[in-house]
Amino acid sequence: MDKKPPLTLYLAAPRGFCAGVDRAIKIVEMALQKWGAPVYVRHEIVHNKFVVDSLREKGAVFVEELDECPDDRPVIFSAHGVPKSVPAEARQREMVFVDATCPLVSKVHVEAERHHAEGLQIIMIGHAGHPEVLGTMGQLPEGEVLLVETVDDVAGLAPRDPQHLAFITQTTLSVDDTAAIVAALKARFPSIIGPAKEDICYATTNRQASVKAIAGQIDALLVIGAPNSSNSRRLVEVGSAAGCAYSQLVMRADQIDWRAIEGARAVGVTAGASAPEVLVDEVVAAFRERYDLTVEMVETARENVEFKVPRVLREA
Ligand code: 10D
Ligand code: SF4
Repeated sequence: MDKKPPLTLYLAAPRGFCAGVDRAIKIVEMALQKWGAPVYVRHEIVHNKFVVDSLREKGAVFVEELDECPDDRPVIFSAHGVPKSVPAEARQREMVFVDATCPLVSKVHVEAERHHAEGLQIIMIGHAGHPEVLGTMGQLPEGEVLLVETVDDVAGLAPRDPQHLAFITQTTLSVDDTAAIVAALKARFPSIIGPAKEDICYATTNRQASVKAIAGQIDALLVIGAPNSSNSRRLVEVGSAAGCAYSQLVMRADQIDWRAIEGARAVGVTAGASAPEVLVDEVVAAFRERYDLTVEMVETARENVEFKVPRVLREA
């Protein structure tokens, strides 16, 4: 048998599940225990097919809109948050619902409402069409939140009153790209108010920092995550921006393009906030099959954030 080639795998830490994802998945599991199947979930609870499929096997039914749910079964709103109209409709239909919106997304909702109450129009930095952006913009009446996705978008903004503006952001953006957009907003609207930096959460920030820490040592980066996962896709971009010639998103081991990393001596692996650790284990095992593997963990932060599930489930 041929000798396996040597390869060092740099495992970034922190990686994988954040506190908001952990809580959202627990909410679905506990709801299934409390109420039995089926429990409806509006939108993928988190953006990961493996997670969604395992919950579906336990009796969760995933839908995109509330009108696909019957009145008499519980429904859970995904971790990304929902526009105000969604709980309003659930209440009107007298449905049992549990909101699994991450508390760090809800914090941005509250911020938006506070600015609005103070008479400010809001500029949101985020990705058009993403459920978190729809949910956050949907906290306020139409026209009260203007969206910008890029530095170039800032020049095209036409706010009601340039003197009375605030900004908020999606929680899963690129830290560096967002800093540039915030700088452009402040340059054009000097009196704009906002958070100290942005609203990007600790998990997004830490995962991007750990990719930057390994980028100089690796020939290729694999990010375990789904194509619709904003925070995972940002990790791929951070890898490329930090100089990784090959930076690729993979849902799981069977998507690795082995030919693309042929000849690599060092590969980095990380996982988005919605990707379970079993998929990281699977990727490491796939490398071990093909290479004489050395695994090095590079930890740039420790996380100890935990969010409680809603009371209705704690009492279960
Ligand atoms: O697309 P995304 O990064 O916002 O969501 P994903 O479900 O991949 O990760 C968890 C992040 C949430 C719920 C938004 F903060
Ligand atoms: Fe919450 Fe951040 Fe996780 Fe999103 S990525 S669920 S904001 S902790």
